[in-house]
Amino acid sequence: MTPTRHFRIASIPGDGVGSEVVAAGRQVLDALAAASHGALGFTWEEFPWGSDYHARTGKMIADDGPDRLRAFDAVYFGAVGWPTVPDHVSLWGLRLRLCQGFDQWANVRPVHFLPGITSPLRTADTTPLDWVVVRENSEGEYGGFGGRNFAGRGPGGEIAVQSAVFTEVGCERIIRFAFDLARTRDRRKVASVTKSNAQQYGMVLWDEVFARVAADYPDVETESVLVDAMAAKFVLAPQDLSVVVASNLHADILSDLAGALAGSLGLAASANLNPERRHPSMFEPVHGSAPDIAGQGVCNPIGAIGSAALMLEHFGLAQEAARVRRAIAATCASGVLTRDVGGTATTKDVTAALIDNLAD
Ligand code: GGG
Repeated sequence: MTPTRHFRIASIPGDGVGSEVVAAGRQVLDALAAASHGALGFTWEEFPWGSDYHARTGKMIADDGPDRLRAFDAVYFGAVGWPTVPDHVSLWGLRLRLCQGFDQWANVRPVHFLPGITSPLRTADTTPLDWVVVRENSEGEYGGFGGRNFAGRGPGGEIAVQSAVFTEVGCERIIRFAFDLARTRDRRKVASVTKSNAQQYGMVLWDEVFARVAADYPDVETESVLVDAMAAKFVLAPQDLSVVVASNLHADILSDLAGALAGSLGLAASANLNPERRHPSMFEPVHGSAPDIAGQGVCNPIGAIGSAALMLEHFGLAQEAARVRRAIAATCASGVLTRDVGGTATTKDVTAALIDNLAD
């Protein structure tokens, strides 16, 4: 019988622990499909792109890779970065190539406490942490403009310039996205992050666009905070935040901090969205390839499984996404935890427990 809802997913495990966590997420979605009695189906195709592929071909992705990915409903990604390839080559050659090539301009990174997970923030008087960091994912500090010049300056005299690009269109679309997201949440608040006192062009434009867009959302509370102050606020006043919108670099840093404050970066999920749905969106854990533990079977699969839940939501499968999230919470509450969150369980133990909890 053909499933009534069927989705084609391209998986790219990438480097290091990417293959371990992508396998875990696939198993969870396949278990959901198996339990749906034919109502839901996923077809997977795996692509071997990443640093090993680079060692064989000199490229992080096949030349026709992006064209081949267009045929899929979504991309499920692991991680990029391995010591054999310079980090800027691997990042630009794969993750950024896909995010920017598919105009996945909104990177959504939800963060919340999970039962059974010890957080450095969790105290008796702290209300539950529940944030979404919205990362501008197409330009800013990752615009790719700059250069290096040695000319005539002799040893030690090289100059490098790295420009950040802020377009009015780029600022406006991500800020509107953040406001629209805030309207779907209990706490209707958007905090905008810049460093516009020091970076007086692009980030002042961002602030101005934020103020203009905010006027269209009188029902949403706002604040504008400098990135250094926001880093402190994450730690000191987490209950005062809901949606946090920031540039590519600032949100990258803040979302790692957020993951660590929730208990571990290994728990953090993310969606790289092309909201217009002209191109595939891509779902990946926030963490990288973790070369120090790769291949040991001990990495935390929850960030990747949470990313699979975001992919289900993107497919319009809100109930299934909620079911996966309940299974994540139940698994954490039961104490089946990998070592980054204080347990001794393996990646496979956590995945198996979570699949059992899908049934509840
Ligand atoms: N799964 C996310 C990942 O592989 N991240 C590697 C990394 O270095 N990312 C940098 C970035 O997201 O800007």
